[in-house]
Amino acid sequence: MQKPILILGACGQIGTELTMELRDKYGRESVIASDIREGNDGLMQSGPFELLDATNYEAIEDVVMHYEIDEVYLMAAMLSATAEKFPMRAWNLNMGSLFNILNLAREGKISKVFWPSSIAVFGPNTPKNDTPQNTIMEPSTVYGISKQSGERWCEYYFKKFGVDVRSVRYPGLISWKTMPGGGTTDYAVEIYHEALKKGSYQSFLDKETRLPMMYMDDAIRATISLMESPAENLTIRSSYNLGSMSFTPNEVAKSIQKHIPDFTISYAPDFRQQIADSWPSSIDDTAARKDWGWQPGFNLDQTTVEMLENLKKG
Ligand code: AKB
Repeated sequence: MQKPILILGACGQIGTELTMELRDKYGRESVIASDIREGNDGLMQSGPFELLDATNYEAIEDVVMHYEIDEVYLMAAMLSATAEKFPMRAWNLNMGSLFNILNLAREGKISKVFWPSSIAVFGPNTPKNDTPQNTIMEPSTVYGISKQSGERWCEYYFKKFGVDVRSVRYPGLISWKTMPGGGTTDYAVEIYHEALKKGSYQSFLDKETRLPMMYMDDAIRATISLMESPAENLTIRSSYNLGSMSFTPNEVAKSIQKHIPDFTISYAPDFRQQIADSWPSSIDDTAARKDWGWQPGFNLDQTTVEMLENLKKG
């Protein structure tokens, strides 16, 4: 039987879908959702929920002890665009929550940790195409600096204290169930909503800005598959590169036009353009494929079909 799992940040874009998938897989009572605020009805009604601040060590420890939690997925974070506006809050949340969980694991109170990193760990001096697992990083955003530091700490806790921590560098994630919040890749979700609502979209990134992206089903599958892999197969304890598709706003618009021929897109780049320009265009994920069998399932056109069909129903 699956030992209890705690998800911190369960009401966010990834947390919501991850919670539902883990509950389907392991049973609703085995997966404790938590967040600083309540989530959508589907999530709230699907199993146990605790209001929890990921920066409050004692509160998390209480919940861990109460439910006899074995694994923690730490999905609470401030994303790239918001973090530029609130640097210290972003640092305190992104790093404070990670230390809380790593320390719980170090003290033997939990046995396995998932922590998400991001393509934001890379910076303007990183090779842009097929960005390798190990390369120049030098992130230039608050969020990226916090993620790169987090990766170093994960590896340190693994090597020094034997903490079983696992991580992937998520690209931009696209889903129809939950909206993203405060990221630079959010345009790739908004565009589908606006295409159906208004038939047009004004992109805050320029026409030819190519970024790595992934459909949420793939991201959830990758996350669970990494967590289920035998520890001895894993050669990377900082964070795995994770690739799927890469596209520009212009290419998403063309993909949408195959279904909504009148759809139009215009461009008004804002401060997020500079963040996007510092990130890779595509990712080399050979290590993830080799170590735990990663294979993406959705390309851009398949994502467009899923997004438009499901948003239309909603
Ligand atoms: C963001 O845009 O900040 C996130 C990310 C790529 O980590 N979606």
